[in-house]
Amino acid sequence: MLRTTLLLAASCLAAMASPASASTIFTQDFSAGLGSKESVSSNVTGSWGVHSGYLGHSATYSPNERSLYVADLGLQNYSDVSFSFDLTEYTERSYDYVTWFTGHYDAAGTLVFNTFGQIVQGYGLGTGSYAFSLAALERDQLFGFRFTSDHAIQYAGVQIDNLRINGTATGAPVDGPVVPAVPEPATWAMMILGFAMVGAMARRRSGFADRVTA
Ligand SMILES: [Ca+2]
Repeated sequence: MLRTTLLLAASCLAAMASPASASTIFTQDFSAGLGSKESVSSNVTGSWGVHSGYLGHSATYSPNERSLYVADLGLQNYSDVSFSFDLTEYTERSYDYVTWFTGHYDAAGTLVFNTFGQIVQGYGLGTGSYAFSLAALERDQLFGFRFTSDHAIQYAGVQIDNLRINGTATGAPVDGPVVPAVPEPATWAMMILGFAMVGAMARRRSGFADRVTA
């Protein structure tokens, strides 16, 4: 009995002491379209989008195309984040870019990119499986891909598939734009000015009251 109790206590302590292990945050094989936290956009009408089982182009891409895929997963509340995906690339041998990035929204709601990796002038040279640690950028909120073409159309673009993000949760996921909690210097100046005005008005009012009652 005592031995069982000691063993139980020891296993409880071991469970409490062992750090949380990395788990799957997100997977996407594009077989069932986009989830609620994902978005796809393009500055031109082209073939970029989610097709039968992949993200990217189904035909020739458009001139001066800037197409974007974003998954906002609240990654700033994870540690030890890692990231992998498969890329099939048919771009012309010219100034085409496949960029993958982490990012976040600034106080105005604008997406701020932190470029993490990029393939330039591909023509199939970038095709393969990629895996990275995002430890250096783990305070970022989201990740995504951007395809950028030049003015020529010669081939069929890119296909992206089998996204996987692993990490260890350190808090609840954060959705949407993150507004800074600390007031900016200009905000502090406004607040101090406001307090001074309220104080001056209070002093003036009490002086007026004194004169009326005197
Ligand atoms: Ca797929």
